[in-house]
Amino acid sequence: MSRHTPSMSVMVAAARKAARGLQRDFGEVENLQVSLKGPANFVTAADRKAEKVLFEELSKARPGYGFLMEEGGVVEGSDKSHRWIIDPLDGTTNFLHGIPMFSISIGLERDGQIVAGLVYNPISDEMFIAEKGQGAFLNDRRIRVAVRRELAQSIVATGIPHIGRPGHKGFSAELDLVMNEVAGVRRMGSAALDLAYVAAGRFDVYWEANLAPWDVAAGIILVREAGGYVTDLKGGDAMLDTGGILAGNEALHRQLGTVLKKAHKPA
Ligand code: 2AM
Ligand code: CA
Repeated sequence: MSRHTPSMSVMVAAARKAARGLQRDFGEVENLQVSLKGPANFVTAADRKAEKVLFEELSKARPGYGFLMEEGGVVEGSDKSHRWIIDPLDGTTNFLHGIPMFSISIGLERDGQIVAGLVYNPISDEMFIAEKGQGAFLNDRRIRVAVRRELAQSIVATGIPHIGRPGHKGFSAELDLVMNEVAGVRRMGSAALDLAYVAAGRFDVYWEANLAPWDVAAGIILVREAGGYVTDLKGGDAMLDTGGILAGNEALHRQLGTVLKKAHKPA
């Protein structure tokens, strides 16, 4: 069993409340597929509603904490040392297409350090949580990163740069090398869940570029508390600033890092 702090209880309660709206709205998405424009607007509304619930619940429980949110941006708090980093709906494209692979992600930062993270998939009802020094949990059961040490036996998760965004060429070069070294590549479409799956040992290792802080803040502490390594794509600690992320156990983190580096060397 996990013993959480009161702050984690607040996060769990807020996520469950926001999830109820997302569950309802996800059920509606299929009815809206007939109109091409319909679902996109509907999903944006679902996303905003979920964020509003999270904002209200967390503000009520912890007045003064600041916020960094995907939709609402920065909200300065009177308490300068605490900040929530929130993605109310990570995996928007999946949600829009009726694919039940999306999540609510909440990170808590204290004095610039992430001290708690929650990633919740409202459809599978899987709640991933971690607090600094307390380990990582999935629905109250302790989770750990995978023990596999050979890339050739590993499932590697990634994300493909989005349409209209830079990095397609570099990503192709990376994938070209990676797919020759591993047992399989997965692209699920929710960075927060990808990291949660690494923490749970489902994915052995994961890399992606150009992510936003709210995509990864909670997932980073999940992986670390599950015994894994997380760095940016250069091996540094600037995940939130660069948007690049490489996560897995120590051996696979190192090995995948080496493969990725090769992809960017001139031939
Ligand atoms: P989203 O579903 O909240 O948009 C998929 O590879 C991941 O990339 C998802 O976590 C997705 O989050 C995120 N993503 C999509 N567009 C993005 C953008 N413009 N900037 C940063 N992350 C993005
Ligand atoms: Ca996101």
